[in-house]
Amino acid sequence: MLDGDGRRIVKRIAGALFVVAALTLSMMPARAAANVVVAHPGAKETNSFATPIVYLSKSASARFVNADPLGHPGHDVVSHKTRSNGKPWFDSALIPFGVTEIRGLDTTPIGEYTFKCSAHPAMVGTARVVA
Ligand SMILES: [Cu+2]
Repeated sequence: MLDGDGRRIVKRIAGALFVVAALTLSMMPARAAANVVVAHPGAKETNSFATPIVYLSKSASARFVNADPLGHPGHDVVSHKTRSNGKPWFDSALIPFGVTEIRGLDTTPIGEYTFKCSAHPAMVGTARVVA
């Protein structure tokens, strides 16, 4: 495990990443802020994503940014609605920190979907899947 200094450093890096992500998103027009779901530091405590409502395009790659290093065991993005095989329409890997792909959007029908973090099911958001 990390000692106190290590933890402070990780928290500071996470904070800086979050600020960069938030600034980047805030400077983009709303429609262009698509395709990124962000979990902010403290997401587990507040049961929220930094992007509570997000547009995800079927035709571009989408990413999940976990900027919350203390949300053990990590966070992910999983649609509540499932395919006929029981698997979510779209999801990401569960990651302790960093960036990963959101998979399955290319075969997800256009529409509105709620999503959660599988490790913290009260962490929810809404995705509008668009062309
Ligand atoms: Cu989580």
